[in-house]
Amino acid sequence: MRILVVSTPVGALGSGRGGGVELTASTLVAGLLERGHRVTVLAAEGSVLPPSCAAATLWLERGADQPSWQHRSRQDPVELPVDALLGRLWRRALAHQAHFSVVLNLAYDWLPLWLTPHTATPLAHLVSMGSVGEAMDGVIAEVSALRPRHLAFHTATQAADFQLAEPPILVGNGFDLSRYQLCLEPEPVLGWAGRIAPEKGLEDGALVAARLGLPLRIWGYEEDRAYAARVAASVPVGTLEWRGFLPTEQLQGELGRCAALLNTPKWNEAFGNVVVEAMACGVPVAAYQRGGPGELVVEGVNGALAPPDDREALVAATHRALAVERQGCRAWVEEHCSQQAFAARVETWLQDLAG
Ligand code: HBI
Repeated sequence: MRILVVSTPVGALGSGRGGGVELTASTLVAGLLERGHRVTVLAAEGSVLPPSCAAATLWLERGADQPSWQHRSRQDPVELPVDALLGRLWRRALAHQAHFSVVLNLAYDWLPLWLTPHTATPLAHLVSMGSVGEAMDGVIAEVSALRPRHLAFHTATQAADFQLAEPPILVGNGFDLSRYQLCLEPEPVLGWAGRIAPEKGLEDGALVAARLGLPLRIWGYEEDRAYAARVAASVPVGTLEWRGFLPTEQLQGELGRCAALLNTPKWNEAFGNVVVEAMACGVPVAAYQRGGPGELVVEGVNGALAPPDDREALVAATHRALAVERQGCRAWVEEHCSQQAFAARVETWLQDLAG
């Protein structure tokens, strides 16, 4: 197929501002290229793709980033900034749709979803988050009623947030596992990775580390500086080691040396990329049983689970996770989350739409 992949308007690919959808985009493009499809990626100016996507065509658009839905209240209306990047992306996508078998949208935004029944070339959406606002809940429900097969989700927990006309199409997620090295000799440290923002619950990870007397290494884009300062003040000096936002190659090298990863989402995380990235390096995960991570962590196989927000239970789960066999974590990821398996699932979904 000739596939046009339209990226998030929240930031350039490779900047870290797009969050998990950046990693999903590059893995998906590389996986579809491997399967012989011709892929064009339409993204924000400044976007870069990894070498695995070199065969893709990259179209860039300028314009003002879309405000992230994660920072708006549930009743907020849809907002388009002046000179919106989102508008430019979709003007270009619609202008060129005839050259493609299918258009795949990765943006969690109202406009592309609203367009679904009105395009000549089938428009498919990989929904990248759970419910974060009424406006998006509404347009997802509307598209599900009009074109149910045009929506796909990462996990069942995520899809359950929405009012869908049919059982959801689930495609999981995928990772280029050749980029992750298995580490069998960890340091006595805990890890935490994700955007540094309240919905990620870093404060709970900090508390667990302090209780176990282990340092907590933290990787991620510092989105909310005040929040980071509050978390640092909540534990003894020296508990937290801030490592910043690292590209995958460096991140996986440092992540792999952790004895366990703590995952503490306060929202319905659609998937939880860092959970799988850690397991790919042999790192067991102690997580709240919430959202995607609640589906990905299998007690005793690749980590341990605690009831959401129960910090005492998370301390106990971390003890259990520390005893999990590290090779088993890698084996689980190879079976469920490889780039090849993910691309095959997406190909099946898109081919059905492309007819
Ligand atoms: N907000 N408006 C908007 N559009 C997106 O595509 C978007 C977002 N917030 C977060 C986000 N995408 C990604 O970080 C998640 O999809 C993973």
